[in-house]
Amino acid sequence: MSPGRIPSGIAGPTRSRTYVVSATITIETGVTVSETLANLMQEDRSFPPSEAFTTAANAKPGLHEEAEVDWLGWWERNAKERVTWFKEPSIVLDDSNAPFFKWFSDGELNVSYNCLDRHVEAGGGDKIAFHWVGEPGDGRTITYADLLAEVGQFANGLKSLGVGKGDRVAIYMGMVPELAVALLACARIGAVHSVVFGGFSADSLADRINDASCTAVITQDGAWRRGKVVDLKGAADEAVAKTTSVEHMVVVRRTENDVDMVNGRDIWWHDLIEGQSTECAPEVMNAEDLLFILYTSGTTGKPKGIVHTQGGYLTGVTTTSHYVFDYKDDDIYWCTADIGWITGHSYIVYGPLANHVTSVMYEGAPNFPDNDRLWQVVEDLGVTIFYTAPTAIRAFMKWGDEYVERHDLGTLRMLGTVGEPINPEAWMWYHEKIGGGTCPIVDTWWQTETGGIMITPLPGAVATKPGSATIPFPGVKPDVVDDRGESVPLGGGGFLAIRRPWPSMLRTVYGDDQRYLDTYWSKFENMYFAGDGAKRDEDGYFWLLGRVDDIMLVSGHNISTTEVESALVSHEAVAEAAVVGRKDEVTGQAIAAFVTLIGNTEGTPELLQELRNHVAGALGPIAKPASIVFTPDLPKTRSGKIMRRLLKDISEERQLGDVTTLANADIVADIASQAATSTTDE
Ligand code: 6R9
Repeated sequence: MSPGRIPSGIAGPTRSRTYVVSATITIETGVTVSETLANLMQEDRSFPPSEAFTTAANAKPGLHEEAEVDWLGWWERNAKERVTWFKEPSIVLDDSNAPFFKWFSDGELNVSYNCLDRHVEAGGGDKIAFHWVGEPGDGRTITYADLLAEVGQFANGLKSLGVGKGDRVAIYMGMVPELAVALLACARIGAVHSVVFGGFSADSLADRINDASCTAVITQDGAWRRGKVVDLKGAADEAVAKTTSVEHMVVVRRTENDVDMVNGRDIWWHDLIEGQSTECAPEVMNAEDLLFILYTSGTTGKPKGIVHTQGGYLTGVTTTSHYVFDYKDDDIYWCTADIGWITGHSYIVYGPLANHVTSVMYEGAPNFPDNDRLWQVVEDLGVTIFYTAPTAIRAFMKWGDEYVERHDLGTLRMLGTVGEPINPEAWMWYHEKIGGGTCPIVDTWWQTETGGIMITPLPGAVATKPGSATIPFPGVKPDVVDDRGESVPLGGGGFLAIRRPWPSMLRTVYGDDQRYLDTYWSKFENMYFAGDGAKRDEDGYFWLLGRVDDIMLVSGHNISTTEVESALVSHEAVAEAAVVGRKDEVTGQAIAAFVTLIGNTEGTPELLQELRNHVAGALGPIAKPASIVFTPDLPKTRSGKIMRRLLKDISEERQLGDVTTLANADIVADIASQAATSTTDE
């Protein structure tokens, strides 16, 4: 092992420490312990912004302080400056029926007008909105004027089918330009879109169509994925057969595979828009009318239809986009998420377009035709801002540096991550290999429910630390609290909660106000419960520690999965790691680790012991994994988050839970067979 790979901050037991942060409390497990969440890891590296970046940055010094002085005034000012209203709101926040908060509730606007018309009217129609890159190698360049015309035409097409204000439309597509057009066309006519990720099954689609009684479905013949056609239309047909509300299905032709068109119900996209005017007057919407529903897949139970509305959502995503991504007129921005997730809604469609930015939209897999596809695109299009997920970064690390080194990534000036905690060593790899050691990295914490970014560095204004999402976005007030909802002092860990409403917050769970109250507002009084564990360091920086359901309880200490995983990833041989607490008679729970190695490294018994000792050295003996299983992959949700629940089932030799939401179901059986033979308890 090369010593250079071990972060100085976690080099040995002398630097690890455990804070006992609150009086004796009882957590969910029913076991009495004397802390909310242990803080074992310390990271000392810090990266202040360069002077050049700071001078040109959108975020000027003092922004956070200014927002703190008058947080409602801050949001009001952003709403008025960044959003074009048909009728300006006179009310900022209506909290008379909290936690059913309303924002800008007497304002009127149209979100698609804000994303398109106002830029074209101001003379910006020729600017490129999307460089669309098809997986097979085709592509399209779409200007703001083009997009406005296509949205107008399709909006008129939807209207001709009788779709109007308030109707729910399910969208089940791949990453083609028509997907963005479909969202914006719904927004234009006031229809509520419900995007269902194109990788979900027919049953998932049927559940979501039924939950919101969607009257129309927009889909494709097929989608390209790793050179193969995914039969979206077939799945949509199967889904709609299990529903009663759908009257129309619009089908984009993309892969030209054979599909069955149902007479009277189905229509090709190109036939629908034929002869339609490109002009469609934007519907005047109240700020609190529904804009969209997006289901959180959730690891258990029925998916929740997260409801977002118009004025607050747009204010939130346009403001965060401007400051976090630091857009400049000549930027080429690329968020690699799928529009089927909130990240794509907020930071491919609404936030960037409202800011008149040029974006890249890529249709396919990151490893098609080879592992360097993304870097090829960065080089070809001169991408300047790149926003991706830790799971992707860990895959790049696993594939090896040579794919990155094939390309000139010199145009990049800023990087971002979202979706999971990023292990400090993955952050360092991203910083050095992709960012050339100079690009600021924004590690952005937020959720489908928050609509927009909540905890994040502002590039140019905030020094970053590998693995920390740093500090709250101006005006946002998160806290780390104990089980009683009391703030945990700096240096300690606990539950992440949010103490103030914010404009882009969810308004409810579709059709289920009680579930909204139970899930988010009943754990703590007057605080939003995010479901994540977190700690703050002495500088007040936030470190996200994973979902609280995953926290392990070892010999009376609550240990976060993230810290042990990060300690494993800090070993030079490790690309990715997942840990879970499995039942243990002596310690309550014992730490079971699952590790993916870099490149062709072999998982030997010696390496296994070395990794256990490495973790003990970094975090202290309490965090030493009892067992380690080497695996070529880890079970992930379709949005790339590690599914620890299944690993726990394997570790405790239980019947496996539901695997239908997995992106890579095969790996679970592989891991289970290995786990049976590889216990390393001393
Ligand atoms: C945007 C998105 C939300 C959950 C969230 C948390 C995890 C997201 C993170 C992060 C640590 C970050 N998460 N960003 N954890 N650091 N920067 O991912 O929304 O799919 O609803 O997931 O993702 O656990 O609670 P969503």
